Amino acid sequence: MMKLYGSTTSPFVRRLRIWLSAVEHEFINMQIFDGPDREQLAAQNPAMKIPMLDDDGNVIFDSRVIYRYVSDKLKYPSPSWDQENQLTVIDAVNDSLVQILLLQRSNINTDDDKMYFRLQRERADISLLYLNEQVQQGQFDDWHYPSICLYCLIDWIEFRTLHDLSKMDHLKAFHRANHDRIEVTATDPRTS
Ligand SMILES: N[C@@H](CCC(=O)N[C@@H](CS)C(=O)NCC(=O)O)C(=O)O
Repeated sequence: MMKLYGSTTSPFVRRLRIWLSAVEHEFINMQIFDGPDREQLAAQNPAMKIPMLDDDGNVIFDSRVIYRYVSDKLKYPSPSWDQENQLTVIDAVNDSLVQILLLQRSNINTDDDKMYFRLQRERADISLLYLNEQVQQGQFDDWHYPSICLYCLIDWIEFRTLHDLSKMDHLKAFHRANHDRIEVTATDPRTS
């Protein structure tokens, strides 16, 4: 059986848990920042990030590659190039805000007027406005993998209060519209 290694709070992990909700797999919750789980992660994945998939000894790193691996295995169609770009934009915001969160946890004031913080904030702002428009155009009306990734990003931003979404009405409406899905509530980082 496929084993998905991750944490309940990571948006990169949650997207796969939701996407795989109808596919038999085991979820292994890790504490990646210290202790024996970190040693296990280092032993299996030199990139030292989650998610990580173990499919009968085939160990695959990175959510995007795991998505490709499972799609290939289950003969799911490939995303369109527009969807690939949407995933890249979603991942860019996710990566920037993971950096901001890790800096905050390192007691660094990320509101300081510093180039590094400004670049992350500008990327998040411009990317989220772009995604807000894409939602308005109907690109995320279906519950496909890019929609799942967008939902996990928006919900995590709200959970960790990482960015101001007050002007992003379509993103907020998209969040509300998908909030009560069973696989969404089952993977809520606040309760799981
Ligand atoms: N590109 C990777 C990003 C994964 C990622 O950044 N995961 C975070 C958790 S949300 C992580 O493991 N961070 C550990 C670290 O940065 O040291 C993916 O799509 O899987």
